[in-house]
Amino acid sequence: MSIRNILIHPDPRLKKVTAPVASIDDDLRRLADDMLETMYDAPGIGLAAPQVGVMRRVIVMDCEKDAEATAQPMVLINPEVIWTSEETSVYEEGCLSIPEQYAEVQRPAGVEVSWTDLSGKLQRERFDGLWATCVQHEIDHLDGKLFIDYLGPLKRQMITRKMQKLKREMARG
Ligand code: K1U
Ligand code: ZN
Repeated sequence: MSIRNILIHPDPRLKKVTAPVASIDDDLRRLADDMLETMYDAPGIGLAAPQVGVMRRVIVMDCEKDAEATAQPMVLINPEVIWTSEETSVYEEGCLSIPEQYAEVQRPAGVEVSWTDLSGKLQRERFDGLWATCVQHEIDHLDGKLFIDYLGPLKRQMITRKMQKLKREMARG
């Protein structure tokens, strides 16, 4: 397992729609392991493959907040939202590709998602609370959408400029 580099916005790869996974092989299993290790190391509660430069429909999540509780890592391949609640909730979201920037985003409070697991089995589950927010945020990444795309143009532009400055500073070392 290894920690992969997380792309920082703006990056054209974070704006692209990713391709479905066609087969579950050793490369995919390694990608899933690396994504989980990268997410826990960051630390974060989710990560999508394009954030590590892999343009495939894979996400990982673990929204168990209690540090004492057992970890609940999830790997979702080709996830699809198949139902959304009418009720919405607002959560102050962050993103590992937009470090230290947070904003309130309104989304459906509950969603039902189908996906293929690492053993190739089709799964279907309802998510609520932080899990629902996180799975929608991660599936958005697979469609080239960032949480700042839900904000007004001024706020989005302000965050983008901060990230451009951060990237210049990081490049200087
Ligand atoms: O996709 C990502 O960039 C990961 C992102 C997921 C997410 C956060 C908040 C709402 C929706 C989706 C993060 O994990 S940002 C870091 C974070 O939220 C966190 C970090 C440590 C402890 C708890 C949360
Ligand atoms: Zn994100």
